[in-house]
Amino acid sequence: MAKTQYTKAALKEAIAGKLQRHFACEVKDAKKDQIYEACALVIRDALTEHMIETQNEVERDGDRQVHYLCMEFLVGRSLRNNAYNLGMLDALTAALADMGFEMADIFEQEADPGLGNGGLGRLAACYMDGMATTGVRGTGYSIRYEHGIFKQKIEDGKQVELPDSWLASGDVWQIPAMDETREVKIGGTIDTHFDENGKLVVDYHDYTPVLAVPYDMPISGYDTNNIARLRLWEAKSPIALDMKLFSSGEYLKAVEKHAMAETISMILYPEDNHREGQSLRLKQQYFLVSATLQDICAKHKAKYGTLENFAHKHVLHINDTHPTLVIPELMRILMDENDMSWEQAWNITSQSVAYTNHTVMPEALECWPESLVQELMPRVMQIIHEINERFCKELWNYFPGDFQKISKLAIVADGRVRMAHLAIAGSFSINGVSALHSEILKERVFNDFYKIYSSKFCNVTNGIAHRRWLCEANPELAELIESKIGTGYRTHPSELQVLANYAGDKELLSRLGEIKRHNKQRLADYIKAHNGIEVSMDSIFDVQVKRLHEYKRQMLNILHIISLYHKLKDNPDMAFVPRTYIFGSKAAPGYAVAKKTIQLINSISNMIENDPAVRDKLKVVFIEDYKVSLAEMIMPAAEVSEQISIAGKEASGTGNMKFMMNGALTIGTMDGANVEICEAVGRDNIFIFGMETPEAEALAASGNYEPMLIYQNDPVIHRVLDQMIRGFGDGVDYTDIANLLLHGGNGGPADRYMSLKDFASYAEAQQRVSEAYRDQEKWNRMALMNIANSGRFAADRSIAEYAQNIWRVKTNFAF
Ligand code: Z2T
Repeated sequence: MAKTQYTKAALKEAIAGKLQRHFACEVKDAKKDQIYEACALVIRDALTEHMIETQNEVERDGDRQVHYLCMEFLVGRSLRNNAYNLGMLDALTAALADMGFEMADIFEQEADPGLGNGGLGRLAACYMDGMATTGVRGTGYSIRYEHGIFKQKIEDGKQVELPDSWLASGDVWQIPAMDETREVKIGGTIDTHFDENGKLVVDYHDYTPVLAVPYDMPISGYDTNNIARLRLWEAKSPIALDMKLFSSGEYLKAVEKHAMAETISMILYPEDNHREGQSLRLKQQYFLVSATLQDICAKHKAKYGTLENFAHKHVLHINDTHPTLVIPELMRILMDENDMSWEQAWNITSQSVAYTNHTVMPEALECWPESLVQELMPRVMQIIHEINERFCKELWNYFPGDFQKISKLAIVADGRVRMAHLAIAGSFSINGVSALHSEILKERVFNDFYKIYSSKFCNVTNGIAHRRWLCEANPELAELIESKIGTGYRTHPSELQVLANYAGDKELLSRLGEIKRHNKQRLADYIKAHNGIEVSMDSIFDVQVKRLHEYKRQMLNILHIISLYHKLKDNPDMAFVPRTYIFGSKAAPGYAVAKKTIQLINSISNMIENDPAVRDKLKVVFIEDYKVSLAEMIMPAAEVSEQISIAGKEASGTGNMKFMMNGALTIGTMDGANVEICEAVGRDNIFIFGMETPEAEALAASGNYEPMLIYQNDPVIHRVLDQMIRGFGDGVDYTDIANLLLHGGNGGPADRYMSLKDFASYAEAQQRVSEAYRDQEKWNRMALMNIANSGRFAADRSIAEYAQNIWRVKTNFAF
């Protein structure tokens, strides 16, 4: 496909034209936000043109399509990304400069769409980029939440949540497709009977109709006209508030139904790695699933006149169990609306659905009360019961007479629907997101299922959009790389490997250091402006940015920082490589320990900042409202990447890959994708510490872990915890946190994620980090080796693996 070319002059003219038509203003009078919107509209024209072409091709060649269903897509800003992908970033920058605007200022005008919590949602966005670039016919489906993830404010050290309204400036990228509106039915009653031909007739009445209105975001790929479409459903009520009903007593009922319908797409649930038990969440899941399937089926039937060949033409990929209702919903459509038999419908369904699991945390495994599913989607619950019955019969063949095992593996049991079991029963593929995680799924979490369906299980290690996270976020580094190895790595990320040939090139190594310094300066300026803290450019920028969760062990980092504070207080003249510890993290609003941990970080930050004896060597900074656009500034500035979850709990991690690609060195446990990062760079280029998974799991299972003994025997830890109990001079009481570590609580054992156990090993690894940093040339060489070996963590590679091993569709990616 030919690429559309844009010159600076053409862009200037097009931008001026948009300004005139949309704002009735001239360039000389335009405000930044108007310029932003004019640029976005110009680029959107190119994208919509390409989107139509792509849709026409899909229609023409009838190749298998991938439908990626996910409750979250954390897409980030679009203007720079689209300009880069279309090959017009330089021309746009120049055009803007001519008009008197700084490119970065204009990009800052765009809202950062927060339609996701963290890793899962960002992964989905990276995969859209990968599909567009590698030529997969992919459509993402999600919900057009009016309010995405909350905006975080820090007040008195504490997190305060504010609503996020992103639509005002974000909706330039969304194109409504009103004519493809679908109707989803929620609640109500079903009556079933058999007609004279013995065919089941389902009479569904008294339900609440909800309209699903699609908005399409064209997702560009790099150097291609192939567009991946992200279809976001908005919930609208079809119920007109008819005043005539007032007298009939139906008015209140109508208002209620109207409000319920429109609430569905109001808010993203802000929980990462935690199940949400609210009925609204289940309605959202069904709304996404039902609207999406109706959409796919209607188009399929229009083309082929039948759904019999559905599985040949479509893959329904479910991102974690949140969209698992696609399985019974597709069964419903095939049987009730297309007259298929159970067997035929089941063959099609289970040949179409593929499932990715993203966590082993038990509190994240979804199981909905049967009564709720029954109430909100009665026909679907009937079908789930039938799936369960047939599934249990099948299990009986594998475990004859073992009632206990069968009830353990059943889909419906104890009044609950286990979504993961339903997903496994009704899909042709189940994958984890890193080599270690996929092994844990097979050997532990889903071991019984693995014994039965071993061929369904596989691994696809996560990957990131390397153009966004390297080329766009760190243009200076990209330029340096390209001066040595060319631009081939943009589409062949493994070519980054060639950089390893320059390990002895001192000039390149020092350039690497210079670029890091520039990026550090940018972040330092931001910190100065937002936190009022002056950070030293000579200190190591040590970063832990990710959702706040106990298993991710921000606490281990904090405990170590407190111990360093004590060390510096005792030995003011000791040799110490200055360190700036940077945190960024949102806590789920209902997660008290996580919120208290944020407060703790801020208490420590203040204590140190007020202590002249320490503050020039040690700093703690909490960056408010961590989000994609901030990550794009932070990753390039980081020197140390903290990936310190307890082994066996972080399914993959993707921040770890973004840091690596930007030349930060990892201090981490052998968890998730850290294992593969370690393998890629070699032990000499990473700082590994702590228990490995078998040890951590055995210790937890033994019940013999006693952090109190560590507290009693390790004077460093003793003093850290005593300080925690005493507080940090601001009157905030942290005995609750100390108690959690020493005595347990919230129904859990003491120090559930074993921070104290790994403390000594972590402190020793941090010592190695400081030592390594003293030799800047060596450090830069390690950074180079990280960049050189990061190509395998590109999303293009992950997508190519999905395409080859699971979806069975073609890509243009060369491994
Ligand atoms: C999430 O971000 C992740 C897993 C979830 O399991 C839910 C959410 Cl919201 C249901 C994360 C994992 O914690 C992380 O290890 C992984 O890298 C990421 O998904 C993408 O796979």
